Amino acid sequence: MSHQPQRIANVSIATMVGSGYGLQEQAVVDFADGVITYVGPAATAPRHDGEVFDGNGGLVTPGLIDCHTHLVWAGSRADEFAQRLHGASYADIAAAGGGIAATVRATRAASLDDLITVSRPRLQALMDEGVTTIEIKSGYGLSLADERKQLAAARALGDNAPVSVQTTLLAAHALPPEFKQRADDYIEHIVTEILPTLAAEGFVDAVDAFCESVGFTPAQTERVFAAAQALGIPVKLHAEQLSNQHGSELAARYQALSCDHLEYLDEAGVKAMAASGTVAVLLPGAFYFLRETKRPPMELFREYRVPMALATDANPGTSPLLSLQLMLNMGATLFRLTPEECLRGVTVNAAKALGLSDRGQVKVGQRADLCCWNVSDAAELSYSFSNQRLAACWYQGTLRQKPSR
Ligand code: DI6
Ligand code: FE
Repeated sequence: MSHQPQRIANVSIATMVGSGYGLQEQAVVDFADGVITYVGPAATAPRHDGEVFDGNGGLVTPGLIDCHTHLVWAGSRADEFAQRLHGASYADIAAAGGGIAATVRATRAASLDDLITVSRPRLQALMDEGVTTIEIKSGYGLSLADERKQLAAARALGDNAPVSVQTTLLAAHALPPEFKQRADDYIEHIVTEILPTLAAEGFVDAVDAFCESVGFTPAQTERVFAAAQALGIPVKLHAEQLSNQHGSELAARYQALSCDHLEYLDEAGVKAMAASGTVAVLLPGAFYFLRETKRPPMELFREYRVPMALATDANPGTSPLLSLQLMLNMGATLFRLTPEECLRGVTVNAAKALGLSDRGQVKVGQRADLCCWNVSDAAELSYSFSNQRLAACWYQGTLRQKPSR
């Protein structure tokens, strides 16, 4: 963290405070000790003696937040991609022992160091596009030792790079082979062993589950949530991705931070999420890759004022991509989110989906996680989908990257 007072001048700022972009034009942002100290018109800015970064008429946004990833895994699923192009479905492949199970085998076989080594460039790719906070889930270990290894890899990645990593335990992602036909026993193992142990070791910022016909039932999900709640750990849920299991209503009863995917969510589920303040995390990469045609109920989210976030869902099975910037574009093209909604989805609403109130907006007192973009119109951030326009990025007040202009 840089202690020197710093200023970004000659910019517009999408503060994300209030509605829309919360745009401030001809503005400056000051920060010191990793925290924002002034945001507003250049004309009325306080006297400043430290460094000044000339934003060159560009746009400052909060550092981007990828609030749903499965970034740490080993192996590849390109073979399954080929099978799908020969007609097999995601469910067919899962039933034949492929899918998540294939990644579990590869991840179990990898060492902690292997996992860190293969995952680091993935994290770097996201950082290169302005990500300053990322959530990483387990769920490819499915045993105490292997879930720990995945979360330890995630923590190590965050400890050794200028990025903040939030870890989520997703032990209830799939049934490990040693518990075949014994899903309830595996849930028992999660709630009595895996969760309490890894929580005590400090590896669990949140708990997630895959509530789905090919995953776990609502009753099984609820047992995991009850155990998390008893430990004071917030929950989130992979819900209504492939069918409506009413997982979102269940999650809302546990004040879930977020429900994620949500293509098959109905109005009752939206109302329940609105009442509990649960964020809808939309994952257009998985929607695209699975060639899903049913869109999440964005109109209902708007009507009931459910905050919408956007994330990569980076994973080898259903969303093999590493670009939050592409998600901004797909949020608009595939889900018809407005550019303002897209940017809110990777800043203020993504922070909310992680239960973090110290970031996601450009305002006094927030962490100085900031991006400066070479764009004059904020809509360009979702309009273009393969064009790097990041001029500079600060993590907790320290200039982290300054790609060439
Ligand atoms: N939903 C998903 O899209 C990913 N997990 C989940 O619960 C898929 C994970 C994989 O196929 O490896
Ligand atoms: Fe996911």
